[in-house]
Amino acid sequence: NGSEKKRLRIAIQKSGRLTDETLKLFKDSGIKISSNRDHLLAHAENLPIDILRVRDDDIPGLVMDHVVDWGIVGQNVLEETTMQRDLDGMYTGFNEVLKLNFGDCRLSVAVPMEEEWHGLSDLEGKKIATTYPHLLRRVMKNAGVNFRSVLLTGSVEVAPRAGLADAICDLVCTGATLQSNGLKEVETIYTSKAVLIGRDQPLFPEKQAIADMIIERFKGVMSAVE
Ligand code: PRT
Ligand code: ZN
Repeated sequence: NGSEKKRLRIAIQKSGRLTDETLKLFKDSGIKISSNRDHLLAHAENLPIDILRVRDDDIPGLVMDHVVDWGIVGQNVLEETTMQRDLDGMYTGFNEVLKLNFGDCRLSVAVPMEEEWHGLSDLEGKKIATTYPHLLRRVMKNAGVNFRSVLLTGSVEVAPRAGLADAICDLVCTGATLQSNGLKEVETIYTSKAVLIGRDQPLFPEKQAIADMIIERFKGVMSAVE
């Protein structure tokens, strides 16, 4: 239909660690979004832009399935989803449009504080709790270490204390969460930030013109805070 040719559709995290800074970037770039947070779909008041509010985990797939034009997501989720979709035989094409200046974190291995640490080979045959099994497996494979992953989508940091795993592989920002759970960060396996990604198909010319304008605005906003 006509609106698909003209309105740029962007998927963003509905509610979470990327939401406030994403909305601030839009606001600072002059994109005014109607404020009802409960609606899945929101429209910019002053530009031909539609905003889809979803779980961050769904954003790479929405772009790769060509359901939205753009998405804003952490590289950690993007990379993990890409590996999962590859295994599932699903399409994984996308373009990285712009690296953003928020969402910085790292995916690290952590073990109980009191444990000695010599390297990843200490984890041979051990159980590691994580939300990112593919990123972890890639690193462990390169290191030649066999392990068992315990998939948890939340509360990963309590797994060792609960006796569910020997170690964890989880996102870290300040390290306070690890510390308060008696864990120490021993190995960073991936560093991440938020990125703007786009579908790997040419946009209709009218949409491309909007997209180009927004990219310039985003760049301007980010360089102003540097
Ligand atoms: O509901 P939805 O699925 O959309 O959200 P979510 O719960 O899966 O994700 P969310 O909102 O927690 O994080 C979204 C994205 O923010 C992540 O995928 C990362 O790209 C990025 N990010 C940046 C972080 C952090 N910093 C971070 N600190 N994601 C998670 N954390 C966690 C960390 O694992 C720890 O448990 O925050 C906790 C506090 O961290 P410390 O080290 O500062 O104590
Ligand atoms: Zn999520």
